[in-house]
Amino acid sequence: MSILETTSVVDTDGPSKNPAINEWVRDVALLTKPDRIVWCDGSTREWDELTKSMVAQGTLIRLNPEWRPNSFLARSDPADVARVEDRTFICSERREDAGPTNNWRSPFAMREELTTLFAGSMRGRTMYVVPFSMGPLGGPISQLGVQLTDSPYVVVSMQLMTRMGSAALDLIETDTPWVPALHSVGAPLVDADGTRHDDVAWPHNPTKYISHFPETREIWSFGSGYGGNALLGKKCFALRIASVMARDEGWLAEHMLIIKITSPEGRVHHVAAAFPSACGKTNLAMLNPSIPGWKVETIGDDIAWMRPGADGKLRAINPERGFFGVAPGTGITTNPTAVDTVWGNTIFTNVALRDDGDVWWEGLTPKAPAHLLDWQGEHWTPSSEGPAAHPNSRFTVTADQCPTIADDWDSPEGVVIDAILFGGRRPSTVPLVSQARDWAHGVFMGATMASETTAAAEGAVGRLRHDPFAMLPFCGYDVTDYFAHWLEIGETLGADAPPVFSVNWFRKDADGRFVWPGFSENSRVLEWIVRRVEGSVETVDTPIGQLPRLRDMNVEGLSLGYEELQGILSVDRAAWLREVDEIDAFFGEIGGERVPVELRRQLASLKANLR
Ligand code: GTP
Ligand code: SPV
Ligand code: MN
Repeated sequence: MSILETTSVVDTDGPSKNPAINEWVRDVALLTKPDRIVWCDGSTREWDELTKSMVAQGTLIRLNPEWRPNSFLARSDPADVARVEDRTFICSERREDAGPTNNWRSPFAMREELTTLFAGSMRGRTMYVVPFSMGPLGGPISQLGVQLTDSPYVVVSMQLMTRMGSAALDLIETDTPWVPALHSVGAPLVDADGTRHDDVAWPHNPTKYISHFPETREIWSFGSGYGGNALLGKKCFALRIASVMARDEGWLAEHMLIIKITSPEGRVHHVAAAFPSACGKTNLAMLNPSIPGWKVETIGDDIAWMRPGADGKLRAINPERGFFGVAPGTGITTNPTAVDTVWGNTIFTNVALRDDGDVWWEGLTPKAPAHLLDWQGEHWTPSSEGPAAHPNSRFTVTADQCPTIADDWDSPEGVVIDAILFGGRRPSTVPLVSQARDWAHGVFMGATMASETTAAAEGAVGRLRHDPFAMLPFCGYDVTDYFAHWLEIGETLGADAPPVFSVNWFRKDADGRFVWPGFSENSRVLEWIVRRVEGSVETVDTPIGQLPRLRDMNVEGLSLGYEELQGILSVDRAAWLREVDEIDAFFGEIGGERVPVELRRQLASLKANLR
């Protein structure tokens, strides 16, 4: 960590080899007026100093080192607990480039507005310069960025979630592309007239802006300290800005997990899968197969950057260094791998605190402790009204602590993707698994995904909405152009394009219970998918795609009746005709004629086949 006082920084050269970075840091400091500037090096010492000072300040609670060494609990402000989609903007020069699914503002108007908000916004605080790499340092698919932030919580989180520090800064030469990512919680400690305030545990501002400038590849985030709003390498860079880079350069930036599957015969396959927020990516990424002989290893749990390689095959990297995983529902029976991963060196946000100084959340253990402090620090017992942990409470931890991490998880060239999965929370209609007839049909499956909303974003939970490719909140440009881009990637890949599947773990029965047991039992679906990739099982052709023959599904030892299985592996024509109407309306909403003709043709033939 190298520290500069603001007054001196104006005439001091920064440590970057890239003069544009030094200049930008200086300009932002002149605008935001922090007391000090700290260039972060990513060292253990830096982590220790920052966590220690946040404990002293009240932002972090040190957990009992006996149970959870070097780990901390953060309690956010109740008004800052998730991504804010209605405050997220794509500021392309032309409104139509942002498309109908994004909030749009003119970049000129937005910069002006943000400049006013950022003026003096860091008064009394430290501005941290956080250089980072998305993807392995120096890797051919990796990208560099620099985040400026006045939140030390963000700094330590970025240390876990990205390759952060001096090594990343050293890679940015004068001509190296890098993404500037400016962040302030918008809570200065000193007023313009010099009045100083005490700090609070979780500073934020009721006015929030998560703004992206795709043409100049910049991010400006104001007012929130939470997750995807504030850890700007993640959704803002690795998805919204990167999707624009990917469109321009012929690759894909996706909301996908990546796993490595080894069959009992020892054959290795890699699978990428897109599910909307809080719909099962981390869980599938860490899957512990219930069927003998199968092994699943983790490569990534949230984001995949994929591009056709020199061999013509689709290759993927996980651009992240860690996991920002949903805590509730993560337990010893559902995801023991995640439970093992967070043994220490972990930041927990908005979970409950046990009396013994460890953490707890709904689903960690079958039985809740008799007494806890809930996510807001209030006394909680099992008879209390609300949950002890916030539904979007999370753990932040590096990937290398995951016991199932694959040895090639950080391979700079990435892994060859053998199958792509799309899934969502669908209580009805969508079967457990089906295969697309070809790439174009697979793109149609991705484009027409819908899922129930979750606590990962502010707003109502459980509302079914279209979420194409699980990218609705993350695509940095017009979603119909994004569909066209996916179709073009298929042209490039040709016969090497991986097969595409639709999956749904969330079918419910008449009593509202999940029909499919999910979690480790999802390995049975992976087995069928691998058998399809290997070409060793046949399918049943239906209007919506190719479904498994029931006899090919491994249900040995599963307490699921034949009829229940048949129910989630068949096509309900009436429901699908309603689905067709929904898709029709959705295509109309996102621009009708702008939807690629191939996808409109797919919809027409689906409709015809159902009748
Ligand atoms: P983001 O980090 O928000 O992108 O979410 P994610 O897609 O990684 O979701 P995650 O795996 O964290 O799962 C979210 C919730 O879904 C958790 O509460 C899980 O327990 C639950 N879940 C995951 N897999 C399954 C499953 O197979 N069946 C059921 N019923 N629930 C599941
Ligand atoms: C999601 O909402 O999809 C997440 C959490 O993975 S956040 O980083 O907040 O976007
Ligand atoms: Mn996500």
